Amino acid sequence: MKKAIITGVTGQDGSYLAEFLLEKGYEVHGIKRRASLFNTQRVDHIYQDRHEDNPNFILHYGDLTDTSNLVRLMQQIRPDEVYNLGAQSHVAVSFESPEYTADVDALGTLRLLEAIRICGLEKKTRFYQASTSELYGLVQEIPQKETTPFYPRSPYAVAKMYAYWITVNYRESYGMYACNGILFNHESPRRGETFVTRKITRALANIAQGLEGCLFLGNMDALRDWGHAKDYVRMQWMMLQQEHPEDFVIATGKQISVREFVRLSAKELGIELEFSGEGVEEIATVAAIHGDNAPALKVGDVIVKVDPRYFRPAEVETLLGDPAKAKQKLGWVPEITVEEMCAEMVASDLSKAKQHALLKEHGHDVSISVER
Ligand code: NDP
Ligand code: GDR
Repeated sequence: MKKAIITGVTGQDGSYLAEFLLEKGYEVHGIKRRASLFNTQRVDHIYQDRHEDNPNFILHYGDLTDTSNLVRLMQQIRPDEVYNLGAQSHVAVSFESPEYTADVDALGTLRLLEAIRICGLEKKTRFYQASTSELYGLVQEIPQKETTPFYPRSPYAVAKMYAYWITVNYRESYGMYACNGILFNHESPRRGETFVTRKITRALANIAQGLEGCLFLGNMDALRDWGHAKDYVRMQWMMLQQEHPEDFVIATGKQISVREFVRLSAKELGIELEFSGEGVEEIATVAAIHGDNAPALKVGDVIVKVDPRYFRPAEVETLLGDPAKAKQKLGWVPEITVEEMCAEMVASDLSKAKQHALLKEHGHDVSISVER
């Protein structure tokens, strides 16, 4: 039975990857952070009780800032594969916590690679680094591929650039099987609530059900190449099954704007939107309502506005990936379109919103957390 360690197992990708590896028959060791509240919601459904015989999904406390913890876990588990998905992964937050972001995202990767080496596992353990399209930042070529030069535009991207190169360096210096997946944005119903797609699907569902008043966004002109996390974790595993380690771009090859994602999400709820105004004055007004998913709304309601608080000190305006190498060498193609993904996310958030609305209707206190 193969053993894998996943850092960031409680995150979006970690949870899908854990499911995927368990289905492949792996023993999966996830590293979770200590938090003051439970933080395992995304993996609770696959958790196997430690008191049962031979559980295949085991959680360990740990942190990418804690070298001795990582070395001890590496020594104890001696994994065949390590997937380094743990990170302070929010680009906007990285401008507010640049040092912490560098510690976790850059040095955390180094600590993990060193832990493999210290334990003498460099010829046994294969290493996957969660690299990112944010490395391209101010894009130097369209579409972006493995050979496109990097130009990071945030403390997050700069930290991930260190992680990218230290992974390449350990491959070249010590002959380690270590590779980077340069993944473009990927989303799902499990996406964190403060990333833009999930913020949109969740807020619009809540607004439609009368639980929130207005969705405030930053730069709606930003263009992204959005895929589905399920398709992308499959590729993370495929990258570690090759004869030789290589870096791959993972993307759909199509891009849409944040505004278009708002329009798509609203349409899924039966709401037609009209956008007007420019820059910080831009708003979206309800132009028509179809079906019965938006009982709280009427034509003419303004439900999206711009809040400059969500603008970034330096923005990545456009990203579009070229996944040709992944297709040619690994036979990987994304199976889920952005429209299908958006529909799945809206359905999931609408179902939650309806439950909350029902509770509220029956006099229960319902508090909806939003980005503060
Ligand atoms: P999430 O933000 O959903 O998950 C991040 C995970 O990292 C969480 O489990 C989080 O724990 C954990 N984590 C944060 N800080 C630490 C730390 N100090 N020590 C250990 N673990 C930590 O990210 P995604 O699942 O979306 O992304 C996975 C990885 O892929 C990240 O590295 C991200 O930067 C990268 N990436 C993501 C893309 C995307 O579009 N999703 C695209 C390209 C790259 P907790 O749950 O406690 O917060
Ligand atoms: P990104 O994702 O920065 O690409 O990083 P995010 O969803 O945060 O932003 C995408 C684009 O939308 C614009 N935007 C807003 N973003 C957020 N979060 N909130 C808003 O209100 C808002 N309004 C507009 C942003 O400015 C940006 O242009 C994600 C993360 O998962 C990274 O970890 C990963 O490396 C990259 O994707 C690829």
